[in-house]
Amino acid sequence: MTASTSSTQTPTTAPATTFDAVVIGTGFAGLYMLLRLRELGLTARGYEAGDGVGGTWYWNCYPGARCDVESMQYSYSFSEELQQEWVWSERYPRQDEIINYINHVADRFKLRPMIQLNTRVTSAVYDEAAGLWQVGTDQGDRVTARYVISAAGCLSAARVPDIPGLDSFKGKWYHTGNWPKEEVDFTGKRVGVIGTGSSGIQVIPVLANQVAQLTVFQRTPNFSIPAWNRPLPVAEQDAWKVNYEEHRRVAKASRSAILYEYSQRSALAVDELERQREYDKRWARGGNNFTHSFNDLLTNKAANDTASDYVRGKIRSIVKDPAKAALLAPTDHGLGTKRVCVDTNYYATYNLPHVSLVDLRATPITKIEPEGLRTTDKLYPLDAIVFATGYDAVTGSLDLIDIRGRGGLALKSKWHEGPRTYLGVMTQGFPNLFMVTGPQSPSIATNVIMSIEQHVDWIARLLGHMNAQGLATAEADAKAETDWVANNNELASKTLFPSANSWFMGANIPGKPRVFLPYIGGFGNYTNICEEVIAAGYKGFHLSPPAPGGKA
Ligand code: N01
Repeated sequence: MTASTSSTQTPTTAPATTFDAVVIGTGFAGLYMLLRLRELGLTARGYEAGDGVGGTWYWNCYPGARCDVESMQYSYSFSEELQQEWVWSERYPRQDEIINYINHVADRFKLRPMIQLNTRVTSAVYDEAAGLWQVGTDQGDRVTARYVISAAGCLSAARVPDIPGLDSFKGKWYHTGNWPKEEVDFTGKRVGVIGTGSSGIQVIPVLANQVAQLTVFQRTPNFSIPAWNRPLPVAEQDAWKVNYEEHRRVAKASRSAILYEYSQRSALAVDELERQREYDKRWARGGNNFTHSFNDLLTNKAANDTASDYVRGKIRSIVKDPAKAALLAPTDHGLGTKRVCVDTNYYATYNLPHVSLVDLRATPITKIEPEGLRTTDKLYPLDAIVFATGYDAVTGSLDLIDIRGRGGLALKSKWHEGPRTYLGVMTQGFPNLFMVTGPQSPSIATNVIMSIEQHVDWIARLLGHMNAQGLATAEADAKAETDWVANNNELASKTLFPSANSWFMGANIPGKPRVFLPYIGGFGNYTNICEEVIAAGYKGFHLSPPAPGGKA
């Protein structure tokens, strides 16, 4: 442990340059990591690009932003007191409520003195001779740390597509993942939204209530299930809280770390009537539970077709104009093979007279002009453009940092054919660099807060073990990593996920290798594997004492 700073000193009064650990980002992952590091007695600094904590939720303050995991589950489980005392207001939490919650956590656990806001980590270079990382920031900080822990997030590198002429646009443009903090008034405006993923599907119905004319530019339609969001009575929350620990235990043993009603039946093992009954029931309940109507929807195309057909039928029944309904019904991928969206009034929005839908498959965007957006057939005059065009997911936030490991190898170079990790938590050649919810871990295929906690706890246990044993360096073994990557790819190949052009596959970024990014073997299974690795003495990791003369 270094002694250069105490964890309770503020950055302004103590400009320390040496820490045991640097944490990149202070969203859900970074905050909990800082807490666990402090409990271990380690000095740590969390660098945060925003001027507040919250990570992805800090930046995604677009109108309609809301989580698609229910409030009682989308929260930390590490503190029974915390989960007992917090009161939510709705079935699904709004972005501002999540931000209030995360600020409460930062205050309650006195984490702010460990955090430096408005500071983006730009480089992390491993000094092999010293066995230490040299970390640089855009504010000119140059600090040294034994451990670097990325909590930079899976969906934090917002991507504006490279459309010629954006600079010439006379109106305003926004990205949902980098929304301004001040309120944007769209009243009376002609607004275009590009993108119909989860963000687009949330922002479109809310903007439709404000604008004079809304034009949605759709390249690929998505499946969306109604949220049926509603106020969450305190009595209902209290009833849940009586068994909070047990709810969490059951959720964490499941595939997605969320309490869904996981079916044990094949969609093909029941007759048409029974399938319809099941889908009707799940549609009426709303949310992602729908994807678990049968146990083979994500592994068997014929089974998946039954669910996809059901939702396509719903779209036709909601959207009055048959031509629009046909455009909104996905045909190039099965339900759930891209992240299913959860909406409030999405499809019905297209019945409003001032909302139009442009099919970019038929008429692609050619450029943006001062007056608006031009497709191959015409110019759409616009006052504002909203990009709901997604993220360079999972690896994008790491790619933004110049990370160099042994021999000066850049992480980007090592991963040029796709990310390679062991357990999604470390990558060989980069000693003491940890990733919370890194590639090839369950992360975004789960309730990400549960995945974050599991990773943070696992890393903290390893650091505690190293401290206790006088060890200086942890590094993933090359063979263990190769096996893990192969295992990850094999698991994905047994599902329908690789059949969709999704960000799960890196397919939304031109030139990005097509590799399935999350571990899809289930959260419960993954947790068991991580426990077995510990029980076997951190199998697949090399743990080394300090080298003579300090070299690790
Ligand atoms: O991003 P996306 P997102 N021209 O990548 C289109 C989480 N999330 O921000 O499919 C035209 O899913 C693109 O079209 P295509 C959630 O995990 C959660 O919406 O590439 N269109 C697509 O329609 C989610 O999955 C919540 O053909 C272009 C859209 O933009 C993840 O974040 C809320 C284009 C991007 O969809 C990402 O969702 C929000 C171009 N050049 C987000 N480039 C909740 O919890 C891209 N597109 C509810």
